[in-house]
Amino acid sequence: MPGERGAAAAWREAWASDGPLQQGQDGGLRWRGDGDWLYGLIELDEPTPDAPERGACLRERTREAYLRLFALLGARGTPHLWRVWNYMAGINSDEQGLERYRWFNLGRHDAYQALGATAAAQMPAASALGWAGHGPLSIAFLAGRRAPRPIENPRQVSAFHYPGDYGPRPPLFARAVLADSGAGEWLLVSGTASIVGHQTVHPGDVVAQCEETARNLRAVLDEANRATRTSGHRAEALSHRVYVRHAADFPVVRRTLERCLGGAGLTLMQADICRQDLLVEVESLAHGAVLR
Ligand code: 3EB
Repeated sequence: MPGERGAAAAWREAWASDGPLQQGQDGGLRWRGDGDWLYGLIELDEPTPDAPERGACLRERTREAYLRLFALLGARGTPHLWRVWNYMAGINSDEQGLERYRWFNLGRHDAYQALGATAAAQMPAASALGWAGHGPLSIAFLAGRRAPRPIENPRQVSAFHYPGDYGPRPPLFARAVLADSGAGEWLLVSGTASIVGHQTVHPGDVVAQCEETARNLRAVLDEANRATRTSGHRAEALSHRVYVRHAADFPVVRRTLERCLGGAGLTLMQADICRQDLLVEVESLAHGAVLR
């Protein structure tokens, strides 16, 4: 995804571990882990844009991806999904009368249904974004030996309880999770946007969407800090990845979020957001020492 310095400026994500690592790869799925936690990526090709039944196919690929990643996590002894990044082409495009994001939600729901009640009771933090042009369905994930503790946002209806207005099956994710890393505690906040209750607020107003998003982030942070085993995750210590629908909005989004979030680490990139009327989405994380 292109960032503020353009598509050519490479951008990387790295997760570090002290322990000896194991790794593997199998048909579009690659992973590394140290026994306490595991980071992986599954990429599945989609049919060409003119192929028929492309929506139904995205649903099936999504189901397959989630079932394969859960099978891997079970086999590796890190069965608990903490955080997922769902990326796909044309997330807002219509296929067979349904938006592709909604086909994706059907497939994710199918997988959870197949896995049964235990999986369904435990939502990971997540983001779901679209990239311009072609590209595979790409799902990155972080999982651990220990169950994460889910956090919801009192200002928002939980995504898994969204009404049918947003698709035939709801998105399955928690607003954030707290996860025990062994060396400390992660706060992993899901993609957070200008949604109050279940409705998008401030359509067309990117500044107001940034401000509302910051209020939601602080509300999630407050909830997380009631449950944390650290001395508290501080807003200023969070790192944020910011998805911006229109690259022309990079300067105004940076200015507004620096004002609202205290000039913390912001990485901006262009992406399509999973509701047509959302212009910006922010995901955040922090790590803290656990109190003894
Ligand atoms: C929202 O709050 C905005 O489908 O996994 C944010 C984070 C959003 C994750 C997902 C969707 C997802 O509903 C969209």
